[in-house]
Amino acid sequence: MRTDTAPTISRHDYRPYPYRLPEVALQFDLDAAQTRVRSRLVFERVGDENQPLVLNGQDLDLESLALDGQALNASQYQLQDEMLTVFPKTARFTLEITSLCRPAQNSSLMGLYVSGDKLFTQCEAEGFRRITWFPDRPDVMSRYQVTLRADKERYPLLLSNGNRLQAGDLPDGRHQAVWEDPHPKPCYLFALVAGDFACREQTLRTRSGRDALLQIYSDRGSENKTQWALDCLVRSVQWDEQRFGLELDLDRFMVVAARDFNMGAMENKGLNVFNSAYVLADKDSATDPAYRAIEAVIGHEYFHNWTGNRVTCRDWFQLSLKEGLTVFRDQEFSADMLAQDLSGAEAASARAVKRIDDVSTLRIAQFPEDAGPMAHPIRPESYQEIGNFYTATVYEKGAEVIRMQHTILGEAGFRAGMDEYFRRHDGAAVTCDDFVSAMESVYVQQNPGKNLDVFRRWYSQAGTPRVKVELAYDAARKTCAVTLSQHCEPVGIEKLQSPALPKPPLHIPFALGLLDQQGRPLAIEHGGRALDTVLLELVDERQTWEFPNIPEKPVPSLLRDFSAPVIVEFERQDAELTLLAQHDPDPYARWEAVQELATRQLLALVRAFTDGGEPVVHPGLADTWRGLLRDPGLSAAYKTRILSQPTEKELLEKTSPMNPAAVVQAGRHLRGQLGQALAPLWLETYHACADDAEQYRPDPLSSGRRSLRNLCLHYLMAAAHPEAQALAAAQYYGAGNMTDRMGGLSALVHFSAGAPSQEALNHFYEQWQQDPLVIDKWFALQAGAPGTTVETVRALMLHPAFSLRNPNRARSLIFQFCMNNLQGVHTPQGYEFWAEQVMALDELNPEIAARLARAFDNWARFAAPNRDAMHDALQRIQRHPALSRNVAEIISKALK
Ligand code: 0A1
Ligand code: ZN
Repeated sequence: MRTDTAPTISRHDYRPYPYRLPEVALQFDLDAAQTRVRSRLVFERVGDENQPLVLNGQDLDLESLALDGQALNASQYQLQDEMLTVFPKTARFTLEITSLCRPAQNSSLMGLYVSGDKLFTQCEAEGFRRITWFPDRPDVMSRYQVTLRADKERYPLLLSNGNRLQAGDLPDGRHQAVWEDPHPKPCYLFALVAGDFACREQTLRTRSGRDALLQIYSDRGSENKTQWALDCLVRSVQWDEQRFGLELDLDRFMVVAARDFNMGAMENKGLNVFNSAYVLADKDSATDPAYRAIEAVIGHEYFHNWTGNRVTCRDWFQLSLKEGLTVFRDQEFSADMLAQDLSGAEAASARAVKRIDDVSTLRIAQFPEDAGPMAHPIRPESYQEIGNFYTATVYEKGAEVIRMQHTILGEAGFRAGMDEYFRRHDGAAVTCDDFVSAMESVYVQQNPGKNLDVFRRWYSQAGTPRVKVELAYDAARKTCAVTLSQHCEPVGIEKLQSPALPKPPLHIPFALGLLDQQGRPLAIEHGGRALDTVLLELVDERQTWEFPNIPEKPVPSLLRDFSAPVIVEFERQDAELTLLAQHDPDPYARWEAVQELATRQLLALVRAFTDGGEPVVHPGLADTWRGLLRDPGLSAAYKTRILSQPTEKELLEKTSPMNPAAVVQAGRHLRGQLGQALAPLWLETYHACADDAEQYRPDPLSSGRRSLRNLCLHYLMAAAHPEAQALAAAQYYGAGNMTDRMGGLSALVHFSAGAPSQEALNHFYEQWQQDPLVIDKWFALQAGAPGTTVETVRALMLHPAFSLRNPNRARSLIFQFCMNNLQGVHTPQGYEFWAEQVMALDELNPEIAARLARAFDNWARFAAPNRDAMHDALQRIQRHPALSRNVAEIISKALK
C-alpha cells in the first residue's frame, strides 16, 4: 500500500535495457507460508561502458547476493524504492540472488499466490518482481531453466513453462521437477503451478507432422467438465494453422484452471493459467454463452502463442500490439466456428451474430471510456499503474484498429502483412508501429504512391470519431454524391488543454451500400467494378464520391459490418430505417437499423418519463418487430439479437443529463408494450423453439433456439401474460440444461417478485451449492434484479458463500450491482456502498479494486443530485489515507 503520489511513466521515456540476459536459472523451494527463490542470471552488457544494473523487486526479503561468485555486502549494492542496483565492472557477469516471498499473505493474486490448496503465479504485467529481483520489463528476453521443489503429498504436480527435463524424489517427503523452456521469453510469460490436479489430455499432430500433447488441468472432481475446453484448444490449434499458417511450436501445451484469478486467463508460454470460469463446462452447470466464452478465451490465449509470445511488446505502451491483434484473431475464430458448415447468406448471418455481439461490447464498454476521464489512445502516452490500462480501449478498440487494416488490405493482403510481420520480427520485442509498417509493405504494393501515415493516427488519438454523411441525388444525371466528413471532440485530459490541440483526420474505411425504394440492392460503380458494397477510404476531413447510373433516389445502408469504430451521423426518417430493417442484405446494418428505431422510441419514452408526458409507443415498431419475428429467412440466434432492445447502459449514454431512473422506466415500458402487442407470436415462437432437453449440444443452431425461446419468455413476463409465470416455473424446474434453467430462473427473478422467485432461488442454491461457478450466477442474478437494493446486497454479503477475496464472487455480487443495476445503485446509499467496497477491496487486491473504482467514471454527466452524491463518494475514496497506486490513479483522473 502506498500513500505517496506515484510517478507518471511516459512512452517517450523508453530506453533500451543496457544488458542482455540470455540465460536464467531459477530454483524454487515452494511453501505457501514462505518460498525461497534462488536465481542465477548471466548478464551481457550491450554497449562499451559500464552501467549500473537495476533490478525490480516488491515485497521480497533479500537473503543473499553474489556477483561472479563473490558475496556482496550492503555497502556494495543499493536497495531502495523497490529497486536493487548493483555496479558491475565487466561486460559479462553472473549474479546469484536468494530471496523470500510469502504466497499465503499475497491477496493481490499477482506474483506467486495461493488459491485453495494450490500455488499459482501471475506475472503480467509486473508480477514477476514479486517473485524475485529481476529486470521486470518485456524487452528483456531469456531462456529459462526452472527447478521446482516442494512437499510431494501437498504438491504432487509441479509445472512450469516448456518441457520437463527431469523429476525425482528428495529427502523429507519432498520432490522436484526441472523444466526448460527452449523459447526466449520476457519474464511476464513465466509461470509455475503446484498442487494436486486432475488432467484431461490428447495428442494432436500438427501440420508439419509433430505430435503435441494438449493438457487441461483442473481441481479433482472437475475433470468431467474439461472436455469442451480441450475440444476448443484442438480447434484453436487447427484454425491458426489454416487461417494464418501458424503452427504450435511446443511439444506440450498446458492449460490450468484456477479458482482465484484476477482476469480471464493468461498466456504464459506453454502453461496458460485460466480463471476456472473459462475452462469448466457441462450441460448442467454452464450456459450457452459460457460455452462460447470458453471457446473465445481458449482461442485468445492460444493465439497469443504467436501474437504476444513469439513476437512480444517492447514496452507496456505497446500492449495493444499483442492484445488488439489477439482479440481480432479470437473474434475471427469465433465467427468462423459459428459459420462452420454454412455458406452464402447463412454463413454471413452467422458471422454477423458474432459481429453484433462484439460491436455491442464495444459500445457498452469502450465508447463511454473513450468519452470519459480515462480516455486514452489504444497506445497510451502515459500511466501511473500499467494494471489500469488493460482496458476496453487497448483490447476492443485495438481489435477494431486491426480489423480496419484487414478491411483495407482484404483477407489475402492482411495475411501477406502478417507473414511479413513474422518474417521481420519473430523472436523480438517490438512496437505497434512495427506492425503497421509490415501491413504498409503490402498496402503500398496495392496502392502505389500511398501509405498508412494517416492510418497510424489511430494509435495516438483518443475519442470516438463522428462521421457525418450527406447524400445528394441528381435525378437528371442519375448520379448520387455521397459526402463524408469526420471530426473528433477533445476527450479526457485533452479537455483541460487550452487552446485545444488539433485532432487531425483519421483514415476511416467506410462500407456503404445503396437500396432502391423497394429495398432492392443497387449496383454501385466504383473503381471500375459494379458492387453491392463499396469501401470508401476517408482520409481527409471531408470527401465526396459520386456514383453514376443510379436510377432513383437511393436509401443508403451505412457503415456495413461496422467497418470502423465511429459514430455515424445521418438524418433520416423512421420510414427509411423501417425499409432497411426489412430489406438490408447486410445483416449487421439491418440489425443497426432496428436498433436505431428502438433507440428513437426509447429516447422519446425517456423524455416522456422525465417531463411527465404521455409515454406513447409507436405502433410501427411492433409491426417491424412482428415482421422480423415471423421472417423464415432469419436464424433464431440473429432474431434474438435483432429483437432485443438496446441495453439500459447504451441508452443512458445517449441521455443528457443522464437520467438512470427514466432510462430504466423507458426500457421496462417498451418491453411491456412489445410483449403485449406480440403476445400470441411470442407464445407460438416460445413453443416452436423447444428442443429435446436431453439432447443438449452447445452448437450455434440449438443454442440460437434456446436464446430466442428465453427472449420470448422474457417479453411474455414483461407483458404479464397470464401463462408466463407458469411457463417460467415449468421451464426452471423441468430444465435439462443450465441455459434453460437460468432462462426460467431469470424470468422469475426479474419479473415476479415474492414467493415464486424466492422459492426458485432457494431451490437453486440447494441444488448447486457445491459448484462455485454456478453459485456465482446465483449471486449475479440477484445483484442485477430490479428490486435489489443496497440492503439486499449487504444481506447477500453476509451469506456464508460470499467472500470478497475471490474475484469471481466479488464480481458476481458487488460489481454486478454497482456497474449494471442502474435502478439499485443510483441512490445516495448506492454510491456510499460503492465507495466502501472500493476501499475494502483495495486493501486486499488493488487490481480488482481499481476496476470497481471505475463504475462512475461518467459522474459529471448526471443531473445534479446524482452528480453531487457521486462526487462526494469519489472524494471520500480520495481522502482514504492508504490508497493503492491503482485506485489513486483512477480516482484522481475521475476528479480532474
Ligand atoms: N494477457 C492476458 C490478460 C491478463 C492481464 C493481467 C493479468 O493479471 C493481472 C492476467 C491476465 C490476456 O490478454 O488474456
Ligand atoms: Zn490477451
